[in-house]
Amino acid sequence: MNVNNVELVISAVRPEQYPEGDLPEFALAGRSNVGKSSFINKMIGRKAMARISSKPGKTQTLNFYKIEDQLYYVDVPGYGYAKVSKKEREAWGKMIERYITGRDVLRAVIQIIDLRHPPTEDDIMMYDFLKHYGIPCVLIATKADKIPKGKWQKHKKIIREALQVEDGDSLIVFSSETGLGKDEAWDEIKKRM
Ligand SMILES: Nc1nc2c(ncn2[C@@H]2O[C@H](COP(=O)(O)OP(=O)(O)OP(=O)(O)O)[C@@H](O)[C@H]2O)c(=O)[nH]1
Ligand SMILES: [Mg+2]
Repeated sequence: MNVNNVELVISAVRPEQYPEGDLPEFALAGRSNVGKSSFINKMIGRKAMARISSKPGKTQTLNFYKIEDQLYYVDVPGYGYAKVSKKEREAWGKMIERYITGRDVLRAVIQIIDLRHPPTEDDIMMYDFLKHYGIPCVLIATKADKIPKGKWQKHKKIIREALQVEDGDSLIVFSSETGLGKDEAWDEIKKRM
């Protein structure tokens, strides 16, 4: 998709704050610092629309980015970041769970995994959680630029097996550095709009 118009409509915490209307939504999920915000930026061709940071825990609210009046990307705080307090983590968990399980217009969750490493327990829990609620999932294995191309297939297989990826869910090798996988990811999203 050729993206010219992007607007951060709201940073929400509670359901009353979610945008009105019936545009399809695609929410990010993934470990803190894995590259969720970078994924959004690469997909929309902006350097820093979604805020990124080398420090984990940058995204703290549900950030609704409206794309071309056609869809929303919803940036979500990452999981598994040890340095936030237990209380804060629980509050985020509730906020995310409420959104994912209660949002009619949510078409799929885009779960971001680090291609370099086997999925963490939290990654597996998140995927199981999505499957439990019957939520379609687009899996993105990112940071592919950090390992040689010859290793991609092997790492992909490790991820597929660890998560026990369902047949309908795709797993796309991606890089926010190089743009690898961008077209394929857009195709998956358009299919579900
Ligand atoms: N080499 C490389 N670096 C990446 C890639 N994607 C993200 N990064 C880097 O990883 C770090 C974290 O990226 P973010 O996009 O902020 O990660 P996030 O998942 O949104 O993090 P939180 O909001 O803290 O949960 C930044 O330093 C990015 O530049 C990628 O595909 N390749
Ligand atoms: Mg982020």
